[in-house]
Amino acid sequence: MIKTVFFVHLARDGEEAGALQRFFSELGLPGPEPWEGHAHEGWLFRPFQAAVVVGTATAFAGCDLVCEVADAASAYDLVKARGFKITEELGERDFGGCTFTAEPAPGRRIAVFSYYPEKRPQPVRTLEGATTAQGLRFGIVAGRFNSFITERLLEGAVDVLRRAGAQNQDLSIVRVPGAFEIPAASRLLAQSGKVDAVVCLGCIIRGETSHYEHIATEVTRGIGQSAQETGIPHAYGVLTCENLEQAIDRAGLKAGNKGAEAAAAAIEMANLKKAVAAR
Ligand code: INI
Repeated sequence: MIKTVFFVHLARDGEEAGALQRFFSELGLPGPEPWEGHAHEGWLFRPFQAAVVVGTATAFAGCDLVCEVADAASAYDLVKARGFKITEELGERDFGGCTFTAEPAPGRRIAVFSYYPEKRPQPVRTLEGATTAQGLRFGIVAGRFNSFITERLLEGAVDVLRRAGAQNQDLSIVRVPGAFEIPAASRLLAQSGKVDAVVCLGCIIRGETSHYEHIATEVTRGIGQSAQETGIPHAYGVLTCENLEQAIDRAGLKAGNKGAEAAAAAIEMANLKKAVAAR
């Protein structure tokens, strides 16, 4: 996977590199960080935003680089006042903005443009819940059945919540007989108005009969239903395993700790709920 794209503006000599460095600095490109490497030297600029454009765009033909600025007219005045060569005068273009081109160094043509505010393409906004638990209250429901496992899930969940900034007084731990009781207790907590999210922890291990299936199906359905009907996020940290070994692996050994994972999901969803409400 590509991590960073570097556009290397190879200068023919130090004078040209200096002219390009001054040009970008004048236009307010963040940097420059002096950069020295194996037989290389120069400056590194890190734009707040960068995009890779592939295609044909006649407006920018012959340009090495295209820079968007807040206001191309002011940038034009500034570049001209600093004595840089203008190769194409400022003018309106059909993409919904105006542009000019300059040649800070011979043959190094750079286009500078700005959109008219109403024409600027809006990036798609994405929303994610934050990972801090500070100021949030959590209910944790843990089944006592298979407590050898569920107590480990509980430890993992509490550890994640505490590390993320939750205070002890903001954690309500509720123990119930077994997984079957988790949905009812979760719903009580969710309806209390005193928690921002509920973490559900249990361990169901397959036995000789179909008991396992009935419990697992009902618990999963009940937790989902409680989340949807109360509007309070519920995280699902209920193990459904074929045997004890699988459960041990998921309670802090080979396959992580599902209680910790559920707590992290609860934090994110509680924050997401607040973020959506605040929008
Ligand atoms: N409860 C569990 O949490 N895990 C199990 O594996 C399990 N099994 O296998 O029976 C289990 N049963 C108890 C059940 O959840 C209820 O507590 C009980 O039926 C009382 O309502």
